[in-house]
Amino acid sequence: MQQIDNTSTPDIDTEVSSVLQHARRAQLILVIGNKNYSSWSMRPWVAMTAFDIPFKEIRILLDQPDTTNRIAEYSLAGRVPVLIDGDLTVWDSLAICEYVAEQHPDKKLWPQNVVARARARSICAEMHGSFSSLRSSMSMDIRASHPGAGRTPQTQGDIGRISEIWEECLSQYGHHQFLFGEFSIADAYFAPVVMRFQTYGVFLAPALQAYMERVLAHPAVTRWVQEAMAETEVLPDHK
Ligand SMILES: N[C@@H](CCC(=O)N[C@@H](CS)C(=O)NCC(=O)O)C(=O)O
Repeated sequence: MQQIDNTSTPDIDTEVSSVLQHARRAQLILVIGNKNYSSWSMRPWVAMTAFDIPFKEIRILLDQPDTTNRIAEYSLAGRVPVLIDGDLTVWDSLAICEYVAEQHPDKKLWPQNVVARARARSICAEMHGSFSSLRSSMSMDIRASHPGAGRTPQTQGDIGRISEIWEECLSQYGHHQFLFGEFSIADAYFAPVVMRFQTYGVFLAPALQAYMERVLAHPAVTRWVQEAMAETEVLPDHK
């Protein structure tokens, strides 16, 4: 009697599913704006680059006659960044960071400790929803240098709150490295703030200044900055 070996099916399934998963992951596309100006694009780009998550980049120039239509090809929300993973579209910088962190739990994009992770998510949410004065008076413009500009009482308040967040995280969790020790989404989230502080000559306490230097020296941030420097478009302010 012929024996049917059905033990191989799960192996084939596993192999096929891992190949499919790989192929799917290889197709990640991140749609971003100009590197010099698009602070929201910088966050997931830096996080994905820092954690070696491969993606193809599509750059859409902001403030052009066709910008709205070009973004609409990827997302009806009308904003970059947008992540495309096969049939799935994820828009909004924080949702993208959460999605890639979930897809790559082994890479530890968030701090591993539950309390630190809750804290990291809180400060990212605060960055995402607040600091409107800083965003409008000190818009990201990596190539520019405007020391002393943009100092309104409201931006001073924002700078004070950001200093407080960094100080607390670095002393409680960071041990003089990144906000939660190892580089995490939280550092990627505040990287555009570091760029603004550099452009507008904001000087903080030595420990915070040293943190900014470490962020600026991180290979993912350095790469973004080099590519921003190589861009030639000049745009009005962006938030
Ligand atoms: N909350 C959104 C904000 C995204 C956003 O405002 N992006 C700007 C560029 S930095 C944009 O797409 N603007 C559209 C335009 O200028 O036409 C996020 O976190 O992704």
